[in-house]
Amino acid sequence: MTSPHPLGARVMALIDDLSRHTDGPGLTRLYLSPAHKATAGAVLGLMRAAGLDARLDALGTVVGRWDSTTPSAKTLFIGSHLDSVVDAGRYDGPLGVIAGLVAIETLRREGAALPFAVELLAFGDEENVRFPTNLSTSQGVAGRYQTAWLDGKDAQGVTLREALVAFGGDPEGIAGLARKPEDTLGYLEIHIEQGPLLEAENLPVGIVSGIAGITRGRCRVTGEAGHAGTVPMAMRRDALAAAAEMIGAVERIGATRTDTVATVGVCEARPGASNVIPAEAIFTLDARSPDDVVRNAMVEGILAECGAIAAKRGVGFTFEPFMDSPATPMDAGFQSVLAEAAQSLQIPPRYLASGAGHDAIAMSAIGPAAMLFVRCKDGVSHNPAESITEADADAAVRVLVEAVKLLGRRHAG
Ligand code: HGY
Ligand code: MN
Ligand code: MN
Repeated sequence: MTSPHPLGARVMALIDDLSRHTDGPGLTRLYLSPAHKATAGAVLGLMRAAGLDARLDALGTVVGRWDSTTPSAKTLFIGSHLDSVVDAGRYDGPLGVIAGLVAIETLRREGAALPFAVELLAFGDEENVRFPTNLSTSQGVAGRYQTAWLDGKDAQGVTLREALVAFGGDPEGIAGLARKPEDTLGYLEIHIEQGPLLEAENLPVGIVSGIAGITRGRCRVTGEAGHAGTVPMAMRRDALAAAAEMIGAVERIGATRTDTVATVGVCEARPGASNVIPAEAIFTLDARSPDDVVRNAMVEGILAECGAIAAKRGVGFTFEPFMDSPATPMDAGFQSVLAEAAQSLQIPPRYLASGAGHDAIAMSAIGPAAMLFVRCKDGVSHNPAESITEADADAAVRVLVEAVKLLGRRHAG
């Protein structure tokens, strides 16, 4: 029996198939991992089967190009990411890649002749979970790759450079990835909302007005190891107990405003034995706001509080930032294209902000960028329970198809 939502059905089936590729636990697909390699290979095959000129670029991004018959045509980029967080949901990232693929398949099947080329991009390092990076693969396309990222190490001490070469990438080829603004028409990305608003308003899709700014870094607390049984409490310099007080401060300060969030997602104690007072505690800080002044003030407040706690407890405290991603408005013109496309399908355009970071931040450096959010169940994401419906996937693909046709009409001749 054919689905009433054939495009959505294809999107869901292809995403289900991709979710076989994981390094565990659950669905875990970190940048340059074996699961990333397998997923990139599968997407490469899908792009080629769709008739795109497809390849893996020097940073592991899967690139599929549909050239235009118009000489010196600009390029419209469509994309999202294949990498995931740990024990992730299956739609965060792959939805944008596969919905983009199905939209391109549909346009080509309909014989669309566009006055611009289209490139489908499947990025590999949007989550920045394995290495201390910031959207490194899309920054490579935007010509803003930071070579220091190559020396960053993962939890096993493997550098990004080593992992990239083992993956089949090419550190020497990174500079050549940069696309020029003058050759770029813009960038469109479909992504799950990762929030509850579209579901609350019973809308299948929404248009992203802007993306929050993000500070991310590593906090290190240094105390003194000691015997858990013999050192009196008042004589300890317990790094983990100090970190616990600091983590409480992160939560308290992050909660003081409705336009800020602050999270500690990772915390480890060293040497990590039950009868040893921790000598060192390392935890991550992720602090966000749609307003960079507010975000920076919050980070300053958090670090000052951590410093005061460290002084009170006689422990050391350092903060090593590795991400300072500015709040990024989406392009008004491209937002209006998505809005007009949605309206042509009788979907009222709903604008909403993104608290999550996306590759669109990087791509906005070379041209107008806009995103279409898709309703997700209970707003849950970064969680295996992440889920969307076939009907909403279908609506998203159809909005994207209409948006590309609209851009085609606007840029014809
Ligand atoms: O963390 C984020 O905002 C995104 O999921 N990378
Ligand atoms: Mn994402
Ligand atoms: Mn994510």
